[in-house]
Amino acid sequence: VRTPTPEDKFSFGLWTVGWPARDQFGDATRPDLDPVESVHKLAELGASYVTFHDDDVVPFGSNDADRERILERFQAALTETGIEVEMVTTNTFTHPIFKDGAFTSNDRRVRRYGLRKVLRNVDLAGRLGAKTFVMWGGREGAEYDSAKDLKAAHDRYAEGIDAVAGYIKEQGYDLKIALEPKPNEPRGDILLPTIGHALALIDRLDNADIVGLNPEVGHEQMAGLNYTTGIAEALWAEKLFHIDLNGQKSIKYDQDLVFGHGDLFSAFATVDLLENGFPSGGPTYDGPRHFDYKPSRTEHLQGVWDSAAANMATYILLAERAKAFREDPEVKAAMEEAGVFDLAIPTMSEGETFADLLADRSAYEDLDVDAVAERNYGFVRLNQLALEHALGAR
Ligand code: 3MF
Ligand code: MG
Ligand code: MG
Ligand code: MG
Repeated sequence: VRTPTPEDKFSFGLWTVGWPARDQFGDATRPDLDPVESVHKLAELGASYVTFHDDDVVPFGSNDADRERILERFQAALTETGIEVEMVTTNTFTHPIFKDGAFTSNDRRVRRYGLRKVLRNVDLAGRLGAKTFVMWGGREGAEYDSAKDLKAAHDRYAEGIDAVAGYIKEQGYDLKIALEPKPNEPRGDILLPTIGHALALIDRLDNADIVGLNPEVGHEQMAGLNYTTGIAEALWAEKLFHIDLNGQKSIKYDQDLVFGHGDLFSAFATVDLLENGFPSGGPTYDGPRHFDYKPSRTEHLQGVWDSAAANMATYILLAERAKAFREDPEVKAAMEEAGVFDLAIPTMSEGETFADLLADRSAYEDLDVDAVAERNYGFVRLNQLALEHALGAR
């Protein structure tokens, strides 16, 4: 596999490689990593960007002087390596104060504290030149349906997001918000569980223009959904602001495996869409290829860096295979036969009135429905071509 270059735009959350592998049932299996060391290591491996939660770099509760000292040391590592911060996010889930959420906690003191913590970090994002501010509301939800006034919860969630967006505009930061949906874990049910739910809420915001999505592969798959279809809708709505790539094997706990180590064929489709766009054109994604995975608990430090490199290698391989797939004349012919390009033709012609449509006997009265029903779309053959390309057999 070739080595990554800046054109690949690979990005890693510092909490990914920095996860010491403490889980529900067991203690940490690795030492804590110094974020400065992670920046150097990721740069050596060929990444271009890092992202982080406030608490990944500056310990929760640090005073202003300590925070400043830590940030200066961190910024020196960025300058030394050429690594940039493309996205910043806020941890509103670890400290017990957030056990009932931040923006949707039933306790107004928690909501105001959460908002202040987020705004403090929006300022940091502005200072570091990040372009995206991700908001994953992992504790915004409940275990019991009686715990929340769910109407008020949506009001407060929208209020909180609009407040952050309003602050970004007031300060003049070149920053967009990307909401990260997740169906459950750590809460029994999380608000904005899927891409579709989040898009519907964004539509009702006052500041919807700067609010979009950061969908994660595993989160959609935890809900049994197709990630590629999900990000396609976000792209179509021009709301795909950022992505979290990783691997998940079906509907179970959030596995955060290396990208491609879950549903590999689905990962191929995702990379095909990200790299090659829709078959008939339309909005494309040109943001960072950001990995949000966890080096498995069985791995020690060597495994941390091996797994970081594996994310990028897998992406590169899939991008090469997806390019070959799209360029293959046999694939193009199969796509044509399948009608893939025809779907871009509007169903009603330009200027056609309902009277015209109703008068078109060929569309209804004279249509031989049984003959049309006999069409062989050839989707299976097309899919086999995709599979053979994905496996490098063509
Ligand atoms: C949890 C996540 C989060 C978010 C992060 C913001 C800890 O399942 O995916 O990672 O990605 O908080 O980007
Ligand atoms: Mg995950
Ligand atoms: Mg996750
Ligand atoms: Mg994530």
